[in-house]
Amino acid sequence: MQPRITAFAPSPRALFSAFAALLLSLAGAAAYAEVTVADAWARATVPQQKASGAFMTLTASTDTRLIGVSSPAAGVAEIHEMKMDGNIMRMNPIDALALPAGKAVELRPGGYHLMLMQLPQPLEAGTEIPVSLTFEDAAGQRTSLDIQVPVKPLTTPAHGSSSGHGHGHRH
Ligand SMILES: [Cu+2]
Repeated sequence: MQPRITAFAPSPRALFSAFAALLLSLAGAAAYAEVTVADAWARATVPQQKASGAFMTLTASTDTRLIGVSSPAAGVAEIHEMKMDGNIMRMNPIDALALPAGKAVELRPGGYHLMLMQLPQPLEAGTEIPVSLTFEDAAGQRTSLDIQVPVKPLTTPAHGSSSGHGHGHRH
């Protein structure tokens, strides 16, 4: 080995891909997109509040889309985007959120978020809620990922501006 010749050293990304490929072959599984979730949290609610948001950073190893979300803590869960409508910021459900390979996509207050609606009971700060995410890669292969999302207090900064359709976000 000639460690001083660095020009041909594989990039960390190539190494990671090789490692992932090795793991997959060891597992004997079909190749599937791997999605990393970081900094997940959901906003706590007060008793009469029936909706809240969940936020996180998603990074997919290959071009992938987030196509679904569900949680036993919510009767209905949707993927939402925030969009300017004239000069009012509104949120809308979207069918899918693109996760380009290697790019960290941030779901945050005022931006893309997971909308948790028809909450059977308040989300209490200090607890965790299970959330299931469904992804589809470029080949149409679907995978789901179950995560535990910590619930954080209402005082965490809210959506940047008014929401359009009264889901009960607090401003
Ligand atoms: Cu929303």
